[in-house]
Amino acid sequence: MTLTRRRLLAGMAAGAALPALPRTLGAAAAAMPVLRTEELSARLLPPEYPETRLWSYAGRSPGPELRLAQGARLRRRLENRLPAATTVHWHGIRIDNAMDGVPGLTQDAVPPGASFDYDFALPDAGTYWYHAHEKSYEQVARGLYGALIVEEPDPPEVDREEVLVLDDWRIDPATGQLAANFEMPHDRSHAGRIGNYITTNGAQTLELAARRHERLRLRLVNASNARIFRLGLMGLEGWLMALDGMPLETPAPLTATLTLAPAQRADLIVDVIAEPGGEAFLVRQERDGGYAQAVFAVAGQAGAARRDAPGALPPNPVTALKAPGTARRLTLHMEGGAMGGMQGAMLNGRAADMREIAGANQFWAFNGMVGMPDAPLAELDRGEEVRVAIRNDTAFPHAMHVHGHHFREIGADGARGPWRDTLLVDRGETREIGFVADNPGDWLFHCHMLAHAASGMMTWFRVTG
Ligand SMILES: [Cu+2]
Repeated sequence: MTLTRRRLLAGMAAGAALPALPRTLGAAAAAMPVLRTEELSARLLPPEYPETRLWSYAGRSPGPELRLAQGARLRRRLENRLPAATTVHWHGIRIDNAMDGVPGLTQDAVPPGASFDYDFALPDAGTYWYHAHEKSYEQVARGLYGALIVEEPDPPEVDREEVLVLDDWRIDPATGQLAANFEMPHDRSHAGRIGNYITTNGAQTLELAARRHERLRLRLVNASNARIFRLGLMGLEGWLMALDGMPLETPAPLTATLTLAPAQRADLIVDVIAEPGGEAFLVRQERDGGYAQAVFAVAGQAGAARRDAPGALPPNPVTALKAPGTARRLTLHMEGGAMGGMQGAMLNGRAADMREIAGANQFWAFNGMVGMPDAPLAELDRGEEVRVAIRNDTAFPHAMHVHGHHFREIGADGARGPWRDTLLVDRGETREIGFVADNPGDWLFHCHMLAHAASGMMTWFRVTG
């Protein structure tokens, strides 16, 4: 495996100096802690390039790490100082529906200069994240996201932890600014907005210090619009502890590559096995080899010997699936996109052919409907169990995200996979998920390749009672 510490953008030239950014200062102090959206000029690229204009929470991208105890309430007043309306979605939180941050479904988008109070309980420990949900294909691409960490009352023994937020930016090499083509038909109809500049916590190669035999908890978040990360370890030995916030019943030794689709998270526990003076890596696998996503400079020893393998994290209080056979069965048929062969679908309430659909900059359909339907995919009674067979009849993988609930994949043999909130469904696959609809409200169910969600791959379900 080759390993390149840094890879610079091909063809980048130094751009002109940046104009000063307009900035509106905050209003009087409010009772609620404030989470302010604002423009930001960030040192994202190497020093020979100008700063890059982003959108941010609290003047940082990733936004401030929000860290609370399991069972606590998260309270934040979103103050919108951006030139566009926005909302916050608290991804993976089994949340009160009114706080889910989906414009047009659970709240109105918050206009520039206005505010919205988010106040909700955190039922589950784990690694979550928050991000804009209005025009998310643009706002997340501009940097509007951050990590949300919910701590276990009795956390595992580690020397320290690192939250690693991965992103994939599309930079215009001529200016060092974000490429402004957020609604490009080619992205929408293909793999989404794939970038050309990959970062961890805003750094092209995040550099951290470590000691031999040190035990770290790594919390990985894929905040990118569309990139599927394939990750591995060098000089580290690790276990996969949790996916999408939810602990695995048994920690899984990380021997193979870990796939992290957009919006997915993974908790790892890793032991540093590289020698003092050496380096250890979180490696990003690409077709042409491995790249350093994060590098640990190893100095000194944390202990004389390796430790025992970690035990499982305590489970979260997710409602267990019942016996098979009682569940309501649904199908989600995914069609469209380039090379997908879709002939037509319902668009804005009437049948349309593919040319007309593409003319509206739409490309995908769920169950023959382009975009958010008026009627829900299903109305479920609270406490009802549901199984959804997700059939990917397109030429691209899709990261399907259920709001308000975690689900388990049900294998062909009935085996139940780990609890997740986002499932990567590859081209040609049919994958079944199951969950108990125990959270009342209207919940979005969509592809987290954000350009796909904006061009047809969005539906919703209602839980009543
Ligand atoms: Cu998709």
